Amino acid sequence: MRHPIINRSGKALWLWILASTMQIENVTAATLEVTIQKYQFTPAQISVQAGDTVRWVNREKRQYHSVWFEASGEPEPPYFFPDEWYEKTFNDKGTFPYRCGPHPEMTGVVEVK
Ligand SMILES: [Cu+2]
Repeated sequence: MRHPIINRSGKALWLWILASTMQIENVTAATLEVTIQKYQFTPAQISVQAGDTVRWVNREKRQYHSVWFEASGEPEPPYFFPDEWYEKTFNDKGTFPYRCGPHPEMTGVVEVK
């Protein structure tokens, strides 16, 4: 990102680059974690900002799961196994319910503000 630029206004340019970089970091999207354990999503409801990513981490001993936004018309993603995770980035605002494919009683909601 940072290139050494040598000219008469070199110092001002450096400061400008630094300020720009800091501004970008301020709006950097976050990754939030949802744990899957004992056939439950925790937290079951999560609020994120548009652009954020949610990572579902499987903390079971041996059970696989999936995170399926069935109501959005998406195909079911592959199952993932203990110590694996599934990630999804949310760019659109709204309320997005999901479920586990093999276990319909496992449900959760992502609220994007
Ligand atoms: Cu499941």
